[in-house]
Amino acid sequence: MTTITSFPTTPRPSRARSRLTTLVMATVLGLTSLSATAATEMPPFPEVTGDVVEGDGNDYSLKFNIGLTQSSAQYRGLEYFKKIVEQRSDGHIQVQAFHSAQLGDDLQSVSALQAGTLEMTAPSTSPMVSMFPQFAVFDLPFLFPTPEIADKVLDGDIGQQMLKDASTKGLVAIGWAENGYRQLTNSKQAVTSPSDLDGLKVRTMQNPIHLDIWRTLGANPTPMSFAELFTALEQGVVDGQENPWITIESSKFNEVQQYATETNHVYTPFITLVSERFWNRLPESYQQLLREAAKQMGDYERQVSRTLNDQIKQELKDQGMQITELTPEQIATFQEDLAPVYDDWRDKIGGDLIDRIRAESKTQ
Ligand code: TK8
Repeated sequence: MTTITSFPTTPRPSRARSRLTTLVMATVLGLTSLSATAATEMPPFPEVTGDVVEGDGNDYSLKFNIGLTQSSAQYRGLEYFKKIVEQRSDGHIQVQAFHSAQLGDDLQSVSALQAGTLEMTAPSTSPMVSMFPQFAVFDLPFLFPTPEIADKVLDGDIGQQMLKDASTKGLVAIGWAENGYRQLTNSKQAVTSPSDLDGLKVRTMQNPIHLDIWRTLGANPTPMSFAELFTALEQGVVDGQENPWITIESSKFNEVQQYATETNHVYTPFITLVSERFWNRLPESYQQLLREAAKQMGDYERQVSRTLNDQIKQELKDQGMQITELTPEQIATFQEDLAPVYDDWRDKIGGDLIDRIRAESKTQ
């Protein structure tokens, strides 16, 4: 899949118009191969393996809605999921893929699953902590030092138990995928230490630990749905936000955010969810197929997100974003300032769970 990245032209009258202008210019000038407009090459889909799965003779159609755009690793993963499911059900399950919150943002999609009006979605775990408090562990700053440790936790006993525990309230949780390590962007100034954050209006996910993190660092955080974020940044309702590099680029936040800091402060998983109403209509063989496809989607999506991470950071720089890479000492300042967040949340989340995750990090 290819994307056309935009020219660093300013100011931008409106998002829709600037996209159109970019497209027209790129087409007219034939510039899609120049580095400033480099196409992001996605790693190829792995071959679909496994036999065709026998169902019950019925045909099924499932709508799968995600929050990120068509040029995200998340959508690329969803396309792979569709390929696996359609191929291995011999066309008896049709997957309709929706991106950019077309059928609702993370929380709206989860409600739609519960109501039975949407079949699948894959939100960040963070806005779901009001339903599943144990997910708050993923919001603790600097908990996962490497992506491999996140994999070990999510694919191991802890993550598998969490999927079981989240299979309630009208939902069936069938897999993990990756949103990734979050980076801070803003429109005001380069940020190298917490003191640069004084009063900065930062959008956070709808999650109390994230609010606490940015408040503790001295910023002025506002929780908001991801679907409203571009406009809020564009209109200056907020000055900054934080998301992985690939999300920053695929959502074109760099068009309205001049500065970024590589903070890697939180690793966010995506959780793959199915509507229980839909799930209960499926024969067991198809339920198993969805589980296998969700696992393969998650593995592939992690590969896409990790392969592209550094490349996309470079593309953002090439497009004029000023990116600050922190020294270990500068990172330590953020970590020290955030120690109280750990202390405040430890008991609420469960100290045992935190200790078990930390122990996984040590055995790596
Ligand atoms: C997309 C969201 C997004 C998340 C956020 O639906 O809200 O900032 O990082 O990726 O899940």
